[in-house]
Amino acid sequence: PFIDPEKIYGGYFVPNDGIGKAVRIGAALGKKAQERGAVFHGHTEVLDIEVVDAHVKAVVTDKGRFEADLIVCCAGIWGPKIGKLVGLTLPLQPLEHQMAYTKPLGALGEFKEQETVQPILRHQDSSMYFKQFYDTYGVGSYQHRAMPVAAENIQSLSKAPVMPSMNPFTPEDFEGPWRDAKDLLPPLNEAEIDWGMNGLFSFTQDGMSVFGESSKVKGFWAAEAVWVTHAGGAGECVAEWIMTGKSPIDLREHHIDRFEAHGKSPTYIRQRGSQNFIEVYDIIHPLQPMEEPRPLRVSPFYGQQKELGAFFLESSGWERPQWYESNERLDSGHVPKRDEWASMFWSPIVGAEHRATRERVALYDMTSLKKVEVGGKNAAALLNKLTTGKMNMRVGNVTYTLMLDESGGVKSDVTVARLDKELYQLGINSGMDITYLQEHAAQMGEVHVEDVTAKLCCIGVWGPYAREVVQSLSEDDFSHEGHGFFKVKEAFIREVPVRAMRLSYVGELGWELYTSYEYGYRLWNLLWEAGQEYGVIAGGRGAFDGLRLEKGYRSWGKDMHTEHDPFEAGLGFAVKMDKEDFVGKEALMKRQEEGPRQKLTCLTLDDPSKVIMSSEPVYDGDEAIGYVTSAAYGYTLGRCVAYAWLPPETKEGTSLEVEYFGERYKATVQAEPLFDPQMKRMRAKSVEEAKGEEMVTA
Ligand code: THG
Repeated sequence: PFIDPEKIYGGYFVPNDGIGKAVRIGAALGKKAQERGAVFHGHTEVLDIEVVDAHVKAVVTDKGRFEADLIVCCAGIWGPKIGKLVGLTLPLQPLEHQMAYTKPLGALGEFKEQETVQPILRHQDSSMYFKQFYDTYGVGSYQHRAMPVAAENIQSLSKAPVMPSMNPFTPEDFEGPWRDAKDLLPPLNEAEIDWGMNGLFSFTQDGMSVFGESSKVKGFWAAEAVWVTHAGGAGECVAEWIMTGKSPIDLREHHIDRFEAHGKSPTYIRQRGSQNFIEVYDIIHPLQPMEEPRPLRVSPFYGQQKELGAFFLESSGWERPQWYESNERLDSGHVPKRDEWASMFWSPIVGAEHRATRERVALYDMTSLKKVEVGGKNAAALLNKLTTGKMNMRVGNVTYTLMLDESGGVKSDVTVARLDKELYQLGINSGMDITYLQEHAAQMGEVHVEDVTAKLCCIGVWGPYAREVVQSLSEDDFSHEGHGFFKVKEAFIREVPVRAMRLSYVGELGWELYTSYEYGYRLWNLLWEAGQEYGVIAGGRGAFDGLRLEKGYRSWGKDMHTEHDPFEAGLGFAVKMDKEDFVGKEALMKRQEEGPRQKLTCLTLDDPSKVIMSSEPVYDGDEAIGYVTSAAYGYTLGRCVAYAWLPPETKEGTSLEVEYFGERYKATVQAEPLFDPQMKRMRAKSVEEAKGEEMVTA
């Protein structure tokens, strides 16, 4: 009610908004827990955690020792300190955040007895929020500089003037926000600030929480970097995860095992945590990369990529070309104009790279793809247990398979190449995959799992002329007979030893060529020079995404995860139900009987000039029936392609709508894949076959 209407363009009112007081919620939940037997020890400091044989044993406090085989670390800003007691880095950063209260305001006289009547107000543009508290106003600000505090330097309970999580108010940081507050809410002009605090809370490098059991210290669980806004949900999810082995919603983005090696460094934790504080009220473009620290990880092709004018985005610390400015010379054909938002981190060159890949040949840097080697006597046994595929395949075979959780949810989709009787190479999706494989390997024995991501670089050589380029550099046989589809072999590209896998995420003839890091530079140069005759280009991630969507290839974590079973995700073909027991099989048999709850569905936008980004709602009339997981313009198709989770009964040909920035775009449900459903291109024996027109006109 205090807003100066001249100052705003509009607002968004949430009638069921409410206020939750952390201490009261905690007390209420605590009371319920006590009624069911839980015991709380207030004012008790954790001094140590005993670990025996990599398993928690007891918590030592200033009031005594408590035996425990399971400990949940929900120590908030103290989390890093508790983690250290068991030798773990819990990568979160406490930061100060300012909150001040005014003295009583005449304009609020009527609310002297009513704690909070006015709606909570958030002002995204000035990174502030406001709440009426009796006849005063509480004003919170994220406008100020980042003020990180090391967990070690948090005041002790005995020395803290109010409480350890409250640092002294720094009024100089509140001057700008206070001006903005008075500007937006004129009655505050007669107000004085009574008191304020710099309150501490947790930020992480990616804005998500830290949940899960440590793979290094069994029985040590984290439920960290949780704010009161999502505390209830976090508690429920972690509790269910502990009790049943699975959270009711997928927690991949919050998983304790998701961090890269650099993500555990104090400087990275502080720098990224601070940046996330600064951006907390900002609207971040889905493709916006971190700015610092960069470049952090580079493939051996980085120099060549820079020379070609690569526009780099960043993923897991890796510099990844999104497109190459040097490809501006190429004909991009028809590329629809984009609005301001959709044209950020985008270039029409993406269309040219897409076409050149389909028509000629392109080099894609696949180095950032996570890879592990699984070796040892029990390698086949381990993979047979953990995947849906048959791992007793011949040496030299590659298979596309899934890892499921016990309830049949998709934990990952992986490629498995049998390099030798007791050696496999896997292309995987996440750090969680690595710890999962390693844990089961340790249990089984006689099998080891090694992360070889940074040992091997990889170039995807894809397109109708891929064979001409590769064969021209090798005396090994890259003909269809010599190297069939989904086969792996060791070969030489001139003098460079490569592991060649004939598969392609972009749906074209070609190979993933792996070599050790130091040969990468040479490998790129050889392919680049030999490719000139065939019009080779370097392709970026922008084109990559559109190509894979035309071909219908899912991206784990975006399109599907543990909330979906393989049949729902359209990946039933990768599940060999006739094979011996594997994790998730039993649950899957039941799931098969019960039928799909939802279906990952291919849509195209009817208007060829429209583009969406992903995450948009999908409507059938007035009803929102699902949402888009991935979307990209299909430059071969000449339309935007989207995948969406929709009700299982949704039929091909159905006309739906996708909402984008308040507008409704007409979309049609399509049979998939849209591109080359017969797999003629990838299985091609010749250039002619590889160039076959295989577009299904949608
Ligand atoms: N390359 C490698 N490993 C990977 C990926 C990759 N692992 C993770 C992720 N990407 C896995 N995703 C896919 C998706 C589809 C295919 C390969 C990896 C694919 N599918 C064929 C198909 O469905 O048409 C499978 C054909 C078959 O099973 O014979 O090629 O990019 N190394």
